[in-house]
Amino acid sequence: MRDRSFLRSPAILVWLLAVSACSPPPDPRRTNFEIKTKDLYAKYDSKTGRLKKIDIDADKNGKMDTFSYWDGTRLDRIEIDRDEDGRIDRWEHYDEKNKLTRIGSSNKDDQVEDTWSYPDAQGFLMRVESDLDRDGVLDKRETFEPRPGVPDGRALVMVELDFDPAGRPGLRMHYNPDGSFLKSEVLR
Ligand SMILES: [Ca+2]
Ligand SMILES: [Ca+2]
Ligand SMILES: [Ca+2]
Repeated sequence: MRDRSFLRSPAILVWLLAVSACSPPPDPRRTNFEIKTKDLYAKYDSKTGRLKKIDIDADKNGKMDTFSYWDGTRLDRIEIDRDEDGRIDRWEHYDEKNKLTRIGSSNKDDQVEDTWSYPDAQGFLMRVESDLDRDGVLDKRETFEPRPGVPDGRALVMVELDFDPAGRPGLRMHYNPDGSFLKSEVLR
């Protein structure tokens, strides 16, 4: 699905932003800084009154699956348990304008992020980075560019490997937009 825009379900984001805009919280003497409905749970900071967390049951099957972390109306991240097995498997990180900056996933499904996808300004896949041995140094970076003649298409044009601790790649492989190999570069 890497050819396609991966800005997932904007409806959920719109819904979350609408809920967050409802802060300050309802009367805390009655609600204890919480809002609870069948498919939504919102928690506010008891000192500042600022929104802290919204959990939702996005597919409305009775089980919470989408957990978002806030500071007032500023969204920090959304954690999603897509298969509802109790373990987070997708992390969406947002910037100060509540814009999606990267999506994390866990190769071992053990709730540790080790792969990150970055969107471009239009929401299409621009870059994938992974650190599968989880030593804090990237193992691989893949770069995507628009596919000529296919507005929604993205082609893998570069793979970088052999990163040093400063994050510099030692090897670069370049590909043509049709997928054929172009050239490799040894950088050290
Ligand atoms: Ca659910
Ligand atoms: Ca899961
Ligand atoms: Ca690594």
